[in-house]
Amino acid sequence: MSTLFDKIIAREVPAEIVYEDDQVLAFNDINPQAPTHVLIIPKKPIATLNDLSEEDAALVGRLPLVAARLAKQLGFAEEGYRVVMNCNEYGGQSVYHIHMHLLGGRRLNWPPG
Ligand code: IU
Repeated sequence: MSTLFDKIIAREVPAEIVYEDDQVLAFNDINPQAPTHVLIIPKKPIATLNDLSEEDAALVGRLPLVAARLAKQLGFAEEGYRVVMNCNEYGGQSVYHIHMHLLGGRRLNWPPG
């Protein structure tokens, strides 16, 4: 089933894209929860973490690599930041195409709600 993120990948819906390669796209979240809030997604449409298979391991491993690269570029790698992947209803997932949130630019609270 097509999601909003498929439409962003296809450039059918606009987004502020901050990183792209052949397998991964990253763009600013429309409702930022920190001074920097980027969503990092595989272009392959995988609905939830529960749907990952072994063959996706290298692809999904690229997501934190992109997060760290962006954190360095944006200047908050040393002070720190957070990456989050929500899964299904109780995890707070609202878009069913896996994505890593990159949150940075302020001190983040723990535990999350
Ligand atoms: P979640 O982990 O599935 O809840 O994250 C989905 C994110 O997608 C959430 O932070 C939304 O603000 C974000 N988002 C967006 O960036 N652009 C949109 O048009 C919509 C949601 I709808």
